Amino acid sequence: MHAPISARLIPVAGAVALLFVASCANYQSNASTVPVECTQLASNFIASTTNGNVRLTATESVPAGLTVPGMAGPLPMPAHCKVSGKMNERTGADGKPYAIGFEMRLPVAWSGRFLLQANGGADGVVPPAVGNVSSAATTNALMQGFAVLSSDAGHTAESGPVVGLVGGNLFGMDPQARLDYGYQANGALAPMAKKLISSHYGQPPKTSYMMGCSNGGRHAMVAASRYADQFDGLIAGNPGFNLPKAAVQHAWDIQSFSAVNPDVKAAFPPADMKLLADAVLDKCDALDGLVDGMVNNLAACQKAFDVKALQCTAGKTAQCLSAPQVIALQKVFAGPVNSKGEQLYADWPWDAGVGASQIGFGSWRSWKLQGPIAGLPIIGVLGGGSLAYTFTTPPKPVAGNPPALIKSLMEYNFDIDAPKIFATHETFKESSVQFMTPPDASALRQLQAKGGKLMVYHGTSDPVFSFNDTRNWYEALDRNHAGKADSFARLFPVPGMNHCQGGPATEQFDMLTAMVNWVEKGQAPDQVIATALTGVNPDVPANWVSNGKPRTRPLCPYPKQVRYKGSGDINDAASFACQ
Ligand SMILES: [Ca+2]
Repeated sequence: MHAPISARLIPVAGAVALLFVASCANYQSNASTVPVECTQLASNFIASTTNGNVRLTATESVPAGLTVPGMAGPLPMPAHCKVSGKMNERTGADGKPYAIGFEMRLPVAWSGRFLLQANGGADGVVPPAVGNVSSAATTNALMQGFAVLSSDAGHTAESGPVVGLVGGNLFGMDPQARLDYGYQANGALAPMAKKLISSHYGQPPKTSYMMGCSNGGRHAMVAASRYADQFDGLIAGNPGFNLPKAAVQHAWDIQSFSAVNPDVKAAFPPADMKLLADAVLDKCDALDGLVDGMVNNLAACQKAFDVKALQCTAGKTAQCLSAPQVIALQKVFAGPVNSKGEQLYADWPWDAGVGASQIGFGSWRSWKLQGPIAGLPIIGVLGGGSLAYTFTTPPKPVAGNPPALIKSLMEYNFDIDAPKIFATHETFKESSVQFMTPPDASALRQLQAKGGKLMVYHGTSDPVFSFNDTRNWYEALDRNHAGKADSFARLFPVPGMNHCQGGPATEQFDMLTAMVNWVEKGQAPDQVIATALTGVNPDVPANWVSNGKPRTRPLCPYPKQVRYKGSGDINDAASFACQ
């Protein structure tokens, strides 16, 4: 399928270039070149950059009208040039072939912006480079005219019956693949992508962004620390910036819940988790001034709620939790500790989203109690593969079948095994905490100095990465920046939201447009309007709708909280303010 892309490309790029010259005095210092049409890129693009060798493996002019999956249904793609390629092809220490695989989608109607789409999980695949805002149902970056890059972060996930459920983690046997996953792939990709943009459009990007959720949020926070020179704005959703420590929590969770019942989904049936969530709401919903099924004063809630009050005084009934259940919840929410009582990750907030019953890849129940994968009690068990291969130094192979993964987590020792996330080795010279965690995460002086911006959002009922850990990070950042971190970095808690989506929450919002307005117009995001996916997300109560329109709410930059103005529709964001 070959649309007349090149015929339309040159006038558009020319118009964009003229606009930039008119609006940005420094822009002419960036040498412009003759645009190279899509299908000629492979033979014209320079084969190496200062950051490594590049090979473009395919180019394709994609006409408008095709769709990609979005949060709540397919989204249309505009006409664009799709480029696939590999960087730094090599043979790993484990004898396997490695490369940083990537694709770029370069829209014909280019806005002059670049987005590095940071992906989730253990990476290892190249999802379509459309810039999915994980929490926006009706838009993506490609639709907004961004040139978007997506990558596998330096390794290919292996699949098949032999490698089983650890196929995505085997790259941890190769030290360079660990470093690429941690940070070096993005460090190589960003400048390469800018050169590719320059080659195609004849102009480099005017502004550059990065966005992702989960491990993708971690990528964005790592880049805010390591590669601030490459980006003007970064969006980190539910960031796993302490991912090795959060993986230790998986072992802690399954050991804690298994003490109630080895079948953890039976340890806490959905009705008991609803009982817990209802009890949280009973104590906390009104603390923010409005009974609306949302806990906006999370700090007050932690003081008001005591899970022990739910403990049965006699036998277990539908109205109370057994003593072992209460102990398990106390342990899980307090976070992992070693035998000296030293905290190994973070504690977790009590919040209304812990009762979300949806079985999917984002939900509290799926990560902690009942997963969607046959044979695995919870998705968190997959963290056993990450812990063993990628976060433990040296790596400690584990078989990729559910019983082996469960056994590895059940036998995980918090005195002996947990310190190995900090360990180095003659072959593996950086510990997983070093290569996964942003250096000096709470002192982002280079980002601040260049005028860069960081927006972080985090569901307060995230079962994978603790909101409290992110809140603690932001408070430290604010201290280190003299109480003025909000001049360049803002944290938006999303009440009730689970892991990047889901839960009884207003979970869809467009942080990317808010970020562009901050970077390019100087409009700091004092609030971001979020909308509930009423009728799509089963955890959203049916009454979160007025006149056929789903509930909307402002998300507020921490420590501000959303407050009801005292009158007006409680399902309309206009009735609320950030205070
Ligand atoms: Ca409330």
